[in-house]
Amino acid sequence: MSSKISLTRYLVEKQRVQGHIPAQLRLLLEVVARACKGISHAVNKGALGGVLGSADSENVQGEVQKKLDIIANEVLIEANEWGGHLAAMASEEMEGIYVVPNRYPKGEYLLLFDPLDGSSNIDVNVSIGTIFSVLKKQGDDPNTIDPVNEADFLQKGCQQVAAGYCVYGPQTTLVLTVGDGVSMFTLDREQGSFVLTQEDVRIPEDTKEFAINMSNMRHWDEPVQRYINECLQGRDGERGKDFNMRWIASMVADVHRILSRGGIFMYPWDKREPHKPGKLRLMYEANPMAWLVEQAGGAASNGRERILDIQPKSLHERVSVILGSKNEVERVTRYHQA
Ligand code: P6P
Repeated sequence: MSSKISLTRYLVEKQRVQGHIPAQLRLLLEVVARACKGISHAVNKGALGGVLGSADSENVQGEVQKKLDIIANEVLIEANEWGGHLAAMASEEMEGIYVVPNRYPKGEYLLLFDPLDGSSNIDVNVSIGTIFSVLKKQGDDPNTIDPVNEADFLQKGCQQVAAGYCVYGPQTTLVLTVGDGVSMFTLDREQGSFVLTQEDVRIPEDTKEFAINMSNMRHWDEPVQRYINECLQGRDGERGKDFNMRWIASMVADVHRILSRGGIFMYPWDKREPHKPGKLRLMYEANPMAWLVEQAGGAASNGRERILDIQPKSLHERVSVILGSKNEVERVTRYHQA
């Protein structure tokens, strides 16, 4: 008897045995995982699939879209719209929400995603990933599901009912939380299914590894400059220990490393675009990653408050992100309060 536990069995047991997730949410997560398998297949084709390069279009963020950005977005929309578990979807690649067409039944869940995060790395064969977040449409009369609109999505990250990502790297790995810890599933390409490879992921509270784009150093606020300078001074300075640095410029890959061995990831506010609170998006990048990190014993802050407590004002709003090993994130937050 194989000791391998598939994602399907894991989710069925969460639903049936533990009563932790309803059937509709289990179905939703299985569909998202299946879509990620399809995206992984397209990503792995690379140049052979004619999917590299730009699509000669821009997304709502004004960023040039890669062909795979659009493919991944379409895969997620088409996989999820007919199942009856969703009311609507929101994506980094779409300006407005995507309401499930009337030809399909509607459910009570809202799915948000960055279909292919780190897409600037696609053409140079560096790990990229899909990030997703699941909310529940609030305030519905059990007998009717009211029309869904953008305001239904503007819920704090602490309202999420599921969150995860799929990293397309040397392995394709799905990382998921439904609020009782973090589990990792590796794609078994021979079976075509995700297999449980790690349960109860824990982030060490301390670390010697920081992840930030150092080329922006002169633009950072003073607390971030202080923290990074102390890391650079190493054992000769305030911290009394040497630090290492990593920056993959693919949030999914950097966060996966932090979930796997600890560390602190920072994309803070900087002076280049002072009117923007940060580069990363709150709803479908920071919130899902923040919940995963907290569920694994880490912390996630915008420098001043817990990311999961931030009340969103718009679908694509940005946020400063400091997440990872708890004691390091708390140190940076203290520096912002000094
Ligand atoms: P920079 C990728 O475009 C992304 O949104 C994140 O995945 C990544 O952490 C960050 O931007 C990289 O930004 O400015 O270093 O290229």
